[in-house]
Amino acid sequence: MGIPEKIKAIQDEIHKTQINKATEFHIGLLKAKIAKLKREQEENTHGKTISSGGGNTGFDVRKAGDGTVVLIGFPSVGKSTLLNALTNAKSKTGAYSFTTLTAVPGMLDYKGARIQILDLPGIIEGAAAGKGLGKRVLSVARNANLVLIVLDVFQVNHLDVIKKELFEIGVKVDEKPPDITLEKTSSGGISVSIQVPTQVDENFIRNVMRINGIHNGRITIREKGLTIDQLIDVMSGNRVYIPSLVVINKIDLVDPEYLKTVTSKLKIPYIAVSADTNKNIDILKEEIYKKLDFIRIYMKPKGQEADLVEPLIMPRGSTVQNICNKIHRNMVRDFKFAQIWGKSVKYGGQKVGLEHKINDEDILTIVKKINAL
Ligand SMILES: Nc1nc2c(ncn2[C@@H]2O[C@H](COP(=O)(O)OP(=O)(O)O)[C@@H](O)[C@H]2O)c(=O)[nH]1
Ligand SMILES: [Mg+2]
Repeated sequence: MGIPEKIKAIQDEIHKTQINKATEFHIGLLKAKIAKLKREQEENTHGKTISSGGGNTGFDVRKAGDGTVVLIGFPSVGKSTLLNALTNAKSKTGAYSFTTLTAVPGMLDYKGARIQILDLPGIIEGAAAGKGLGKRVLSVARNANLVLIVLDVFQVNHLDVIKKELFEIGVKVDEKPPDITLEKTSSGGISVSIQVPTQVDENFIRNVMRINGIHNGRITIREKGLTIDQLIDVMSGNRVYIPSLVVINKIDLVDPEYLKTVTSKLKIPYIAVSADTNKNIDILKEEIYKKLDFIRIYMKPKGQEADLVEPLIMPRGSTVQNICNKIHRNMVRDFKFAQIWGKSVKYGGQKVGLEHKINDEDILTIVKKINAL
């Protein structure tokens, strides 16, 4: 039996099984098996690279700047026009569908941050399953720091389709990853530590781990109320968690009354713009910047004053190692220790290592090994 037939057989079994308290773990394990098979299928057909242009996956775009934002939407909603309005780029626009056939990058310079924005071909329903260029588009989204969901003011119902397609490619929009840590070990079996009340039990966790081929390791659960589906998500390992902004374009074509109906239909916050007439583009820039949640790090060369004028822009949650990687590719190799003045340390000038998490407005000195150039 090939992978698609195996998946089909398990799906049939799920459909035949009544869902109740007695069967929920059984169904959970079946779902875990499907997740595993789907991942194998993905790896077989597309290789493991995501946006490196390997095989059929992604487009050959290099991440640049301090963060990457992708424009995801149906064809002709105005993604390319929006890219041109936000950045210096000149992406081809057109009144007919599928004008954009590849990823077109632009750079938005805003408040000292350099934000890469990628215009992508439009997607349609079925994209995640391979319709049009959908799979490649969505693969690029997996690598982004922020997804801009672009909707035409007359077709806001596309929001659900786009969210569903993103979900199917493994992008969890606006969700936090559940607090689970998994440390794989080479021997010693599986040890499970459940530290809060959850909907899963130890036996179930062991079984899900086994299905995913993990026979040794320590798993620690700190996510209150962790569900079966959340656990399977984490175990199948190919989920990414990315924030999003919903942008409604072409509002120059409607009156404020019409926008009110959009608001009541969507029931979620959105930014209304007109890419064509530049309306609210400045507001959108600010929202993008805020959503990327950058922190600013001031570098202080050893024995000199800190540079308080041009901070390094990093994503929140970055470590000293992330900063080293951004400064120079040999920096980690040459790293001896770092010193920090600011909110992430107890006292000014405290010595820290590569794993130390930095805070907004920390001042940082990196000290290199003596024999490093
Ligand atoms: N009225 C109006 N038309 C727009 C706006 N933005 C884009 N368009 C038009 O919509 C069509 C599709 O735009 P394009 O940027 O190519 O869409 P894409 O396929 O999503 O990249 C073009 O004819 C644009 O001129 C807007 O804000 N208002
Ligand atoms: Mg386009």
